[in-house]
Amino acid sequence: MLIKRRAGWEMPESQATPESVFLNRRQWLAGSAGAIAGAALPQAAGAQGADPTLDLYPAKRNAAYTLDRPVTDEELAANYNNFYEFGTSKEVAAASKRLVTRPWTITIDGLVEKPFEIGFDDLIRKVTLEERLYRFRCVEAWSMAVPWTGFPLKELVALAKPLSGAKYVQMQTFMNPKMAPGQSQRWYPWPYTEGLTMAEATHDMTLMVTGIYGKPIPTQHGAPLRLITPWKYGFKSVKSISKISFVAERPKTFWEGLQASEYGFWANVNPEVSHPRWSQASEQVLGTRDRKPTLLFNGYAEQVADLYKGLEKERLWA
Ligand SMILES: Nc1nc2c(c(=O)[nH]1)N[C@H]1C(S)=C(S)[C@@H](COP(=O)(O)O)O[C@H]1N2
Ligand SMILES: [Mo]
Repeated sequence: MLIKRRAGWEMPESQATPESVFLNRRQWLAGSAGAIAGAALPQAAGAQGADPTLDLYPAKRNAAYTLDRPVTDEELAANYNNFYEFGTSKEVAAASKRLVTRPWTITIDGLVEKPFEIGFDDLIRKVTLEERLYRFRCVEAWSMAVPWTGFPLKELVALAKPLSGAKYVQMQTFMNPKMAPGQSQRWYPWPYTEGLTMAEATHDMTLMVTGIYGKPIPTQHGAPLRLITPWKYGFKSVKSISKISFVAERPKTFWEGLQASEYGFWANVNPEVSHPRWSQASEQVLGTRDRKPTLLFNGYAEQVADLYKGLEKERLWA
């Protein structure tokens, strides 16, 4: 059991930037200005037209999830990304705009009662969106704190009706080298693939994310649908999901395919287990000069440690 201790650098939740409050006000202002001028509302989706899910944002914040640090600046988070389909630098936001996110179909297959396809805009109306403030820790030892909007993956698992033989959920990104130039680089094991055990997939904290900062998620963050498991290193959180398969065997992930000795299946955050090439003891908090000590399970041990009881022989830590 982890005892919650408030260190000197921690901030009470009330000091975290209340992004959706700010956003509500901005939307209200934009809305009334539009009404006065008789003009259309500004659209979030830019060149691709109006986002058909705009009415769902901002979603109600789930007060159960609080932070120990301020929310990362939205612009900063939106311009420091990992999305290898669009390049290996952090400056992929502009290139990612090539990703066409409508129409977007998600295939549900494998060990389920009946495989099916569902349009993203249908799926999002079958679930209840909420906002959660989560810490987010990349294996590269930088971190952010992000207001994600989404729904628990377990709601989608329920819709999928997996058979008892399903032991893992495999999630894959789209495959379209014309849209995503990185996918022409044949030495990568495309499409980007990730996976969770059924116990992990149905855990309360495992979020299917559709929005960020109180708005539909932009392409660079993995529109229209991505995974977030905040107690694991960021590479688990596969972006732009187009296929979810229920399988009996542990799926081989993108990063395992690239360098299994450095990036494993479990990838749980542990400050005491170094990456072969660098320490994981601390993290650079983006947008600050702070290096904070990294926490076991990224600070979520109380919620998730039980998932790993009896699995101590596994390589649980990246
Ligand atoms: N499809 C896909 N998903 C991906 C990646 C990627 O390159 N392609 N990078 C991962 C890594 S390493 C991280 S740290 C996070 C970054 O998410 P962000 O850019 O929204 O902060 O996305 C993860 N999901
Ligand atoms: Mo990452």
